[in-house]
Parts: sequence; C-alpha cells; structure tokens
Amino acid sequence: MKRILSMLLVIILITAGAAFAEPRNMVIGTTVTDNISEYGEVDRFLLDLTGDTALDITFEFDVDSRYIVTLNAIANDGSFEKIFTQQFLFNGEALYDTVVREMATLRYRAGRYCLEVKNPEFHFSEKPYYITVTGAAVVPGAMEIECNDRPKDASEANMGVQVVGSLQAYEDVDYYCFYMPADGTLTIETGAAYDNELTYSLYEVVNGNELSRVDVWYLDYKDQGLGDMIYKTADGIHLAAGTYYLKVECQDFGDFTYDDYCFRLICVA
Ligand SMILES: [Ca+2]
Ligand SMILES: [Ca+2]
Repeated sequence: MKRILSMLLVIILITAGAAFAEPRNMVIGTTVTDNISEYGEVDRFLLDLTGDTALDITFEFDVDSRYIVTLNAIANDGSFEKIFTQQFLFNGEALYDTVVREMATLRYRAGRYCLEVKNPEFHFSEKPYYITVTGAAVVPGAMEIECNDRPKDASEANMGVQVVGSLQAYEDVDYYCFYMPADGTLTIETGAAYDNELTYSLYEVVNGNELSRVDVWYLDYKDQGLGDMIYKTADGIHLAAGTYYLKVECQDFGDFTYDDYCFRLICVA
C-alpha cells in the first residue's frame, strides 16, 4: 500500500511538473520539441532578440491535435503583453501523420519574448510538436517593425524603397511614417498575395501632434496574378512637403492572409 501511495505521489509530481514547467530557452536557427500531454498544460519558450529581427516560425504538429500558439513581449517588470496568436488545426486528408504550417513573418524590435503553446480544448495528444525559428536582421525603412499598431510606434518608410510587412492577425494594424521631400503627387504602388482585401489610409499631421485623414484606398487583390504577388496602384494624390503617416490594415469583414504585403511610395514633384 505504501509503495502504491508513493508511486501515486511520484505520478502527481510528474504531471504537476509538466503543467507548470519552467520556460525553456529557444535559440534562433534551432528546433524545439515538446508535447501537451494533459489538459491545461502550457509550454513556454523564451526568445531573446538582440536586434530588430524578422522571425520565421514553422510549427509542425500531429494531424489529430490542435494548438494555440501565442507570442508575448516581456516587459521590464516581467509582465507579458500578448502580441500575436495563431490557432493550428488540420481538417483535411493527410499524407503524413504530421503537418507543417508557417506563421506570418514577424518583424519585431529587439527584446525578450515568450512563445506559449497550449491546447484549445481536449484535442491534445501526447505526440510531439516541433517549432523551428529562423531570423534575419530587419532592414530599417524597408520593413515594418512591430509593434507598430499606434502612430507613435510607426515603422519608418523611405520614399522610393519597397517596404514589406505582414498582417499577423485580422486585427493587426501597421502604421508607417514617411517624409514627402517636396510638394508633388504621391503614388503608392502596393502588392499583396491573392485574396487579400487591404485598406490604406493616409494621414497628415495637424496642430502639431494630431493626425487627420487625407485619403483612403480600399484595395482588393482578388485578380489572378502571374507571380506570388498581385499589384495595385493607389490613385495619386497631391501633397505638400512634410511628414505623413500611412496605415495598412485588413478591410472591415475583408479577407487577409498571413503572407507579406508590400508598398512603394513614389513622389513626383
Ligand atoms: Ca504587421
Ligand atoms: Ca502592427
């Protein structure tokens, strides 16, 4: 009896340890593997970005399992700020036992992050999942840097340079700040993957620090294109020299994909 009790205690300690496991470190360029073996279990992986980084994350999981993957920024006081969540499930006919999904490319500021993996319901299996993270330096002025959801955190866009970003969630909003070097006509060449419906809003700065919307373009990318990107050009608009903000987001009730979008600002004096 004593032996059974002590075995029971060991089992309880092991399962409790699994549910509240210490976060593990995740290194760019490597793969981590773990599993969700019980209801309520959350796996945490810490990621240190020493510079602004474009992260590509692939998630390989068992076709019968479901997962919710969340990326949190860790503040100086240790608190978590959720910046991204994606659900992974597979509903099709599978050739293999596992399926590989790529998340949106996440371009983030240097800092500490925590990737959390959990199960949304009772669809867990003890089979392993694999997360692979690769990273490259963000090119300022040519890529978005999250979190750019507010004008004060806007990413920089340079005239004539193609800027690449992505909507990592339906609610994602990306602000860019740019400078119009002279009075002239601004044209915005845009590109996105098939099926996206994006809104581009242009703001000028008034009264020193308020934004006032100057124009808005509703662009859909439902035409079949030749390559991966479908290109649309927003109608030109005459602007005075100065600082402007551009907001990119999904249209209300519109479609979006996790693929990159891009745009290029062209000023003709
Ligand atoms: Ca974004
Ligand atoms: Ca954003």
